Amino acid sequence: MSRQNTTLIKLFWHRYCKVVIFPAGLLMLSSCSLSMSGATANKNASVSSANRPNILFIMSDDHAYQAISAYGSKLIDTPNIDRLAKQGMRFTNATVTNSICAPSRATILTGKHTHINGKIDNRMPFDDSQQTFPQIFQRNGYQTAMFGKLHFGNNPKGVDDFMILPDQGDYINPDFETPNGTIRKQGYVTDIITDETLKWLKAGRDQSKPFMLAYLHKAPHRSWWPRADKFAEFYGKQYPLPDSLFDDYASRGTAAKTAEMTIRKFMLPVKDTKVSADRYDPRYEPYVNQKDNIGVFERQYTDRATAQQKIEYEKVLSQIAQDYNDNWPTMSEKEKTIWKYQRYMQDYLATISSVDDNIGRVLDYLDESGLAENTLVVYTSDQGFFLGEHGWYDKRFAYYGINENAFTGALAGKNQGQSSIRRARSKFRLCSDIFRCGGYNTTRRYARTELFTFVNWSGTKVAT
Ligand SMILES: [Ca+2]
Repeated sequence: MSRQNTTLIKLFWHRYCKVVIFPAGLLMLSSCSLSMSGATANKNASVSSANRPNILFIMSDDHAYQAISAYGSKLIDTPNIDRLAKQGMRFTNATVTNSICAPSRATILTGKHTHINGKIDNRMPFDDSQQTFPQIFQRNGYQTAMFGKLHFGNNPKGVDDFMILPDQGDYINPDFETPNGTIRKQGYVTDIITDETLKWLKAGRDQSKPFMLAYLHKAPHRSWWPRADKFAEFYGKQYPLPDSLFDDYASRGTAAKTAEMTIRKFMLPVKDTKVSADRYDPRYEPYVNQKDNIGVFERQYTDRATAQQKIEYEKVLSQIAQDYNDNWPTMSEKEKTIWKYQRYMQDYLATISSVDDNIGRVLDYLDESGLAENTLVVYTSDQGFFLGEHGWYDKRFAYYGINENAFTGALAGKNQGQSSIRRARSKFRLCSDIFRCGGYNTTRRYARTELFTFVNWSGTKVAT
């Protein structure tokens, strides 16, 4: 290894593995009767059990545990995600090892830390010569599919079918990459991803085989475009202010003082709070990045929504713009922070409401079809998010109590009853956990796991 490479790895370790260690998210599991086969993942051994569980892996993007009622949220009810917590296991001390989207996803998919899998940021490509867990399931007789947001810049490997958003994707009338090329779907992204997931579950798979299905939501990633009816429903709601919303960082380090994560300054008026581009007066906030501020709004909304969709969105957009233009110039600094915080919460939570509704559709189908009897359902987020704590949005800091990655597992069918696990968890072990559900043991190549030692699987504790 060259000296330069050694230095780079040290730098990556410092920047990403020490500084950015404990962001938030969540995970839930649902049931299966598992027979451990003892097959070894990297020896391509097959699982002989005739009763291998189906696996439904649900992941959202930037869903903070503070916005899940199973975790005691004061902001929103998420009854369908809570169903998983009630049926199974809720992890309350789980963390990710890299608190940003694509690197966290690479870690979950490969079971390897960032400095090993090489995906250090959202820009550089993922080395897809590495093995990801869907490939192992596919090779061992599972039907595999992926729908939603991958965010790698690569098409997924190891899946029999897929429809994924390119890069970050769009909320309204999104484009998707498919095995047959790029297509555009009319509608709202969370509904579309769910429609495709249900279509595949009902008629798109080989029903003689168990399945491993990745159902991956874009929401609630910035810049938080709700479905039009949710936009109207949540606009005007007022949310409790976090105690540390007006943190002055006086006792904090340079990173906290200089972070470009403050709601007051870096939450952009058009892109984020949705003062329409054609109504926004840039003199009000001259220091923001106007190209990003207006350009993203136009790309995500103005250039994508149909005329009919704009009629629905306009009912709210017109009120936001009028409120901003009438009141912003005379607001105090604290009032401006509160105004942006409320706009942020209204849209962020509205997108989560759609995620919860749609997860309910899928869970209902698992129940109605009987699949729930032998399907492990996992719910997680790629990391957590600041919801105004310390005056921040975003996800790049390791503040205890905010950015731990709560994840919940419910065992559908043979319910274990609600339980909570407080033992510290690291999200990079999730890959190994899922292997174990499929009946595979893992080797040192993958991080070992304790997750399923907690699960009383068919009456037998699974050894690590
Ligand atoms: Ca993310």
